[in-house]
Amino acid sequence: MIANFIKFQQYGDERGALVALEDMKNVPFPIRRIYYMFGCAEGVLRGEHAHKQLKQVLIAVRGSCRFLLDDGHSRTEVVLDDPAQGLLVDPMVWHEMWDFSEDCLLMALADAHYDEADYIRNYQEFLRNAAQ
Ligand code: T46
Repeated sequence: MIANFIKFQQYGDERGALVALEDMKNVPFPIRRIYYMFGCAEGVLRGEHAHKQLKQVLIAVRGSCRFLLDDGHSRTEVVLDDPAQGLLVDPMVWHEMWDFSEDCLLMALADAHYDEADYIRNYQEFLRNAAQ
């Protein structure tokens, strides 16, 4: 599957850089939740699920990690390492994150509040749903 990246405008001068995230502007949905991951040790695998409804944009604000996208038909692996770039993760995309750099700060913008019922955490169940 194709990875959909959003390139954010970066405002920079001799003082440093700034990126602004605005829902319905450069983030294509209403932002209802922001969460972030950090301190992910070497060898750790995160994610391993798909969402039924949730849309998200993932940004490596600092450091890097690898990201797998799987729509049930094909798989794509990308590296997240650019704080001025977001990866759009649509519903019904199985995703995994690994190979976190020690300094990785991975931020997610989501269009809904946390709801465990929205997760599909079993890959076989995901494939059955994706085939429908
Ligand atoms: C996703 C990937 C990219 C909450 O209580 N509220 C929240 O908003 C979130 C995101 C998580 N949690 C709790 C649930 C678990 O007890 O935090 C714990 C760790 O969550 P999880 O194991 O789902 O973390 P990841 O890194 O596997 O997945 C997370 C998001 O949960 C998920 O939606 O798409 O990052």
